[in-house]
Parts: sequence; structure tokens; C-alpha cells
Amino acid sequence: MNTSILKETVDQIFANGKGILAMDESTPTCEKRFEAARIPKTSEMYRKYRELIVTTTGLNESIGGAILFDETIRQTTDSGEPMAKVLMDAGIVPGIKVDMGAKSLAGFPNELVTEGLDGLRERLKEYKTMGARFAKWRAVITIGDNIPTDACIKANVHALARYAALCQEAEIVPIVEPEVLMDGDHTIQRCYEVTENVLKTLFHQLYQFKIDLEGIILKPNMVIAGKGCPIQNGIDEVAEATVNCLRSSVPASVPAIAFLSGGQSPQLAAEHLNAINTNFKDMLPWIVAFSFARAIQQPVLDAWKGEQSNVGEAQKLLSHRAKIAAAARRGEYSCSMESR
Ligand code: 5MM
Repeated sequence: MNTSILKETVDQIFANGKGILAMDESTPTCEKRFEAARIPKTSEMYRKYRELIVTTTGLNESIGGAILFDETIRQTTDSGEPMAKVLMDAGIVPGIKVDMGAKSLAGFPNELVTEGLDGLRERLKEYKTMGARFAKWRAVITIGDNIPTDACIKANVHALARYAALCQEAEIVPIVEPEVLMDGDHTIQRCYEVTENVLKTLFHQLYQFKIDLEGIILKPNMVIAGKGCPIQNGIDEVAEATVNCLRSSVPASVPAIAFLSGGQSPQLAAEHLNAINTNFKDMLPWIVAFSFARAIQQPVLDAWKGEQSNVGEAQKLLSHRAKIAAAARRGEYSCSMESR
């Protein structure tokens, strides 16, 4: 394994205060989002939407890496250019989602385990020929009555470690994403306990599988109360809990943390990231950035509505949200940026 190649990729993605755009919605997720926005759920509409994103002028000022879905990396723009090439030409590093989704964990009601290890070595080789230089695998941990179980956490971190090992063997940077969901009515304290447990178990497993921590990107959730919890904490409280939790469980050798947004509103996700990068700036041994999907894309999809005439406006919104996320990553965000 050539560690310097992995490090170069990480450096390029996060250079000049940039972050990652997650645009790797699987077909079931695309169906859900398009249905909600009343856009026809066809492969061609997914292609048009992804073309809108990758051809947005100036996206490369805020976005250093973009995660694609298998279908997208095989698609071209109207002018016949592969999506990954359009990104590369703009200086954005293409990445690829390689997990095959979170499925029910047999014997453990309401818990999930992510599948996709079979044939992964061969798939990584192919994705590399298509330009992918980093990959992503998302594990999903649910908080509820008596869950998550140790068995669920262990099954998921085991898969994450085996995935990361295969990526590093292929000189592809693994984004390691253990997402503790915001679904539920749990408090911020419960989210803290579960997230800390998951991350500590994860890093122990990564150590056992000889993962070079300097060649990964961690994509965690922020530490935040469940959506249904009556007590929703302030911006600074969320930032503080998140920083404390990460400092207690993530080794300093990890070069970068890129948060998922997890269903937070675009503004709230930016405010939390900004508070982390301002109030706690001197306590962070890692780059602390973003790998948002919904917190960047949701207004874009809503503005596009599947209509060619809306492409320009949707691209302006994409550029605006990406700029806001990058400002928050640098600790330069202010609420006044929300109005265009
Ligand atoms: C873009 O969505 C990604 C793929 O999800 P599915 O496998 O469920 O279709 C997802 O992993 C995403 O990258 C992360 O959840 C971050 O997205 P958010 O919206 O939480 O920032």
C-alpha cells in the first residue's frame, strides 16, 4: 500500500477549505426524494439531475470531492462526457459509494447491517479505472428501546474495517461512515453515549484490521437529540457535545472528519459545523469538514422540479449552499449568508 497516494487524495479533497458533496443516493433513496418533489422516478431523470449538479459553474470553489452512485459513474452528460470526467476536469475528486445498502440484521429486530463485501476487490479495481479515488460505505445504527445491541455495532464495524482494508489495498481512500440516526425521541446524552461506543468499537476494529488511519476519512453524525425529542439543544451545546465525543474516541492520526447532515435543515447543519470550527478551533486535531447530501441538495431538488427551465436557478442554489457549507468548515459562516 502506498500511503502517500492516500494522503494526497485526502489533501486534494479538503484543500482551500473545501468539503465533500454526497450525491450518491441509491435508487431507492432517489425514488423517495423524487417522489416527494413530484419528479418522475426514472433513470433518465436521475441522470439529468446529476448532470445539473456536476456542470454547476464554480462548484469546485467549495467542493473538493463528490461521491457518486454506481449508476451515475456509468452515465454521461448530454454532450457524452462521463460524469466522473466532468468532475475531474473541474478539479473535483470523484468518489464512489460501494456498499450495497443497509439490510435487516437477522435475529435483531429493528437493526440493520450494511452489505456489499462480496466481490468488492474486483469492483474497486473497476471503479478506479473510471476515475474514483475515494469510496464510501455507510453503516446505520438506530437508537431505540434496548438498541443498538453490541451484536449490531460489532457486525457493522467489522464490515467497515474489511471494506476499509480492501480500499487501502486498492489505493482508494475509504470514507468510513458509521451513522447513528436522528430518528427517535432520544436525548442528546443518549446520542453521545451511543456515538462514543460506536466510534470506540470502530477504531478498535480498524486497528485490528491494520487500517492506516492517516489514509481514511471519518464521516460521523453530529451528537444531537433525536428528531422527536422534546428537548432540542442550542447550537453551542450540540457543537460542544460533538467535539467532546469525537475527542474521546477518534485518534488524532485521522486526517479529516466530514460530517453527514442526517436530516438537519441546511441552515442548522451549517450553524453546527461553524460553531465546531470557531468555538473549538484549538481543540481539533483533525480537519473538520462536511460530506452533506440533504443539507446541500434539498433546496436544489425542490427548485429544479425536473424542469429544464429551472436548471439555472437550481444551480445557483447548489452553488450557494455549497459556499455556505465551505464557509462553515472554515468557521466563517454567518446567518446573513442565508439570504442570496
Ligand atoms: C446521499 O445519500 C447517501 C446514500 O444513502 P442511501 O444508501 O440510503 O441511498 C448517504 O449515505 C449520504 O451520503 C449520507 O447519509 C449523508 O447524507 P446526509 O443527507 O445525511 O447529509
